[in-house]
Amino acid sequence: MKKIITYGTFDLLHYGHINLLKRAKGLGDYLIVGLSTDNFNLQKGKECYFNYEERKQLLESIRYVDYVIPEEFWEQKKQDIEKFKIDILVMGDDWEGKFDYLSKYCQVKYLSRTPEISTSKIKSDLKKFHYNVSSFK
Ligand code: C2G
Repeated sequence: MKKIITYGTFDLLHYGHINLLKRAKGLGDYLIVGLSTDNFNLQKGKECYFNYEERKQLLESIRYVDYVIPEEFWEQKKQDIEKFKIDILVMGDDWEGKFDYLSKYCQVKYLSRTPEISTSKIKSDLKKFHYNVSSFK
């Protein structure tokens, strides 16, 4: 059984996340997602719309995702790879090169991001929309 792991915040889940998870799963048989906890997101400087439990519930409903674990700190990847006997660590290519140090424990693959969508774009587009609507009142 080929085991894959990936990590992320996955806030305001969108099709860019799904594209990544689908391709990651396509590389093996079992996909684990290390989901950033609310605390870890603060360390990453990210303010989430959905909390950890809500983001976890969304991820667990995705057909490509087999198991969700909390991501609490940057350095846990090595122990996760050993604990779950991971074959491939997969990340979007905005992380290109950042996790190459883990290639002594498992294969590391960076997949292309879906360029036109992001959680921050959703937030800023909604802000603009709200502003335009409220300025018509
Ligand atoms: N992603 C993507 N296309 C997008 C947006 C995101 O392929 N349009 C990918 C990212 O490259 C990442 C995953 O989806 O691999 C999750 O993205 P984020 O939730 O933004 O995760 P991030 O903040 O990058 O956290 O330790 C690693 C970090 O936890 C990664």
